[in-house]
Amino acid sequence: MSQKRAFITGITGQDGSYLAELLLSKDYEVHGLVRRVALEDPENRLSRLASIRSQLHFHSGSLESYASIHHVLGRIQPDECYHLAAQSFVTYSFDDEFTTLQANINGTHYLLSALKSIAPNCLFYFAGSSEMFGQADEVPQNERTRFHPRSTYGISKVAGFELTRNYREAYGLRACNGILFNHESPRRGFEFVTRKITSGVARILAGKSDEVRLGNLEARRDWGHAREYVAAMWLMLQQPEPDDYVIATGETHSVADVVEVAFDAAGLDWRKYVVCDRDLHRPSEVNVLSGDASKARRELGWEPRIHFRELILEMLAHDCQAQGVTLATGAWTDSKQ
Ligand code: G4F
Repeated sequence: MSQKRAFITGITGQDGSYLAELLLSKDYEVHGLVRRVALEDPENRLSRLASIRSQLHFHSGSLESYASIHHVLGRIQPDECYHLAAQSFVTYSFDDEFTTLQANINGTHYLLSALKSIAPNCLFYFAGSSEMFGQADEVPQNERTRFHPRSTYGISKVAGFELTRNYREAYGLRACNGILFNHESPRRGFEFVTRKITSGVARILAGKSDEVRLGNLEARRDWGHAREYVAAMWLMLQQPEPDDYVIATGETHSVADVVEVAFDAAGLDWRKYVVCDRDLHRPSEVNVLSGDASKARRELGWEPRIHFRELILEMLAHDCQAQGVTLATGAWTDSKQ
C-alpha cells in the first residue's frame, strides 16, 4: 500500500506538533500549512517541531484566503486533513470578536469547500471544543448535549462544527468533529491558565518573579494530556463511518486546584504569591466543564491514562528545568512514573 499523506493546519502548535509526531511514527507523509513568517523564523516559530522538522513538508499559505487553501490542497492531494488552526485563546476572543469569528469560521469553510472540489475522498477532522457547550444544562456533557457558547470563540467553534456536519450530510464528505475538552502539556502556550501557573511557579523559584496574577480561581475544567488527545483525532478518522466524539477525562478540577498542586510541589505557600485580578475575569465565564467520553471509549477504544496531578507535575518539572531550578519535593520524579 502506498504511503498515506496527511495535511495538518496548526502544525506548529501544541496539538499539531504531537499529531505530526504520531503520524510520522505511523509512516505517514506529513504536510503542514504554515505562515510565511514561520518559515523565515524557524528557530522560534517552529520550535515545537525542532526534532522532526526535517521529516515534514511545509507549505506556506493562509487560511484567510480560499485561493491559497485551494492551491495548497491541490498540490498535496491529502488522504487525511486535520484542521487544528484557529484563534484558540478564549480571552482574546472578547477583545477581538471579529478576527476570531472570521478566522475560525472562514478558515474551516474554505478548507471544507476546497476539499469538496479537489479531494472529496479525503478524511477530514475538525477541532471542535468543549467551549461549544459553554453554560451547559447537563453535567457531564456528551455528544447530545445542547450547545450554549459563552464567547465568540465558542460561537466560532459551533459554526465550524455545523459546517463540518453539513458537508458530511449534504456532500458526503468523510468529515468528523472532535469535541475536545481542555488538553495541556509542556508544549502548551504560556497564555493558558495551566501553563501560566506552572511557568509562573518556575519563575518564582528562579527568583525572576514574585507573583502569579490570575482571574477566576473557581472555574472548573476537565484537563487531559494533549499527547493522548491527538491519538483520539487519528482514531476518529480510522472508523468506517465519519462521526462526532467527545474526548475528555471525566474528572474536573478548579483553577485553584492547579495552583495548589503546582505551588505545593514547589514547596511554596500559594497565598503569598497568587494575586487575584478582577480584570482577568471574563465577561461571560464558563463555570464548569466535564466530559463524558464513553462513546469514544466504546467505539474508538480510546482511554485517557494521564491524570490531572501527573499532568500538572510534568508541566511544572519541564518549566523548572527550563529555568534551571530543581524541585525540592520530587515533582520531577513523580512526572516520570
Ligand atoms: O486555560 P484557559 O485560557 O482555557 P479555556 O478558556 O478553557 O480554553 C481552552 O480549552 C478549550 C477546550 O475546552 C479550547 F477550545 C480553547 O481553545 C482553549 O485551549 O482558561 C481556563 C479557565 C477559564 O475559566 C479562565 O477564566 O481558567 C480561568 N482563568 C483564571 N485565571 C484563567 C486565568 N485563564 C487564563 N487564560 N488566564 C488567567 O489568568
